[in-house]
Amino acid sequence: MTGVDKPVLFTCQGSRGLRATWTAVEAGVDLDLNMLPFPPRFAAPDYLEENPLGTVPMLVHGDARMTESCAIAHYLAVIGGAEHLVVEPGAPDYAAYLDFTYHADATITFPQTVFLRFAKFETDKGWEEAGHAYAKWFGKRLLKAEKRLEGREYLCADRFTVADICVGYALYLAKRIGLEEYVPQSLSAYLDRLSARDGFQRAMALERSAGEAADVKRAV
Ligand SMILES: N[C@@H](CCC(=O)N[C@@H](CS)C(=O)NCC(=O)O)C(=O)O
Repeated sequence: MTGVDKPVLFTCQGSRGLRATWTAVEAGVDLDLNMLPFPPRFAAPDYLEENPLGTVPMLVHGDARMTESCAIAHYLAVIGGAEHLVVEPGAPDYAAYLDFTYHADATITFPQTVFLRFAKFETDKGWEEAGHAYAKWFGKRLLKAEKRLEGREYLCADRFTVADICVGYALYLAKRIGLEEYVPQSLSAYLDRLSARDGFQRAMALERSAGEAADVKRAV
């Protein structure tokens, strides 16, 4: 790890910050978890001074301030020297690694959050139908990962990488928020493999105990 201070992750239990917590555990990076109530925009307004978007996760490490979960996951793996968790430029599957790492949030999690917002959280707005349309859209957006995993155990480089953490979190979220019916059997089995990892279990436990210590509820 670099010589600067210990990285601090501002997050909410079960949020996209789990991508970062999970990566830190897998990479052996010692991370301070600063657990916030959800949604911090309303429940922890002081946080807006740190991150004007009010979103979680946010990583602070020396001069670095990052607010994209998949970028944070890649960053933590690199500063932790966990070469096995990333795919280097020039290596086979480098392009696929980048592509799936970005795809996870921009393309897969995005429709999940629209579903969550309109069909689960803000049902008084009258946009439930739109939320359910986004649920179907989410299902269609799993096709790329589904095809990629035909005959493969992991997305890239024949090993577990940050790309699996980023896509795996989206599948985990689907299960948590009632979108499992859209997850095909092969991706469900892939999620089972990922979530059976010691690193995933330890990351969940870390967030749980930090959340309990801060007395804040999980995001989802
Ligand atoms: N693209 C960002 C999205 C961050 C984001 O929207 N996080 C959600 C929690 S999973 C959030 O903070 N929602 C509360 C809000 O928007 O006020 C990432 O991948 O980290």
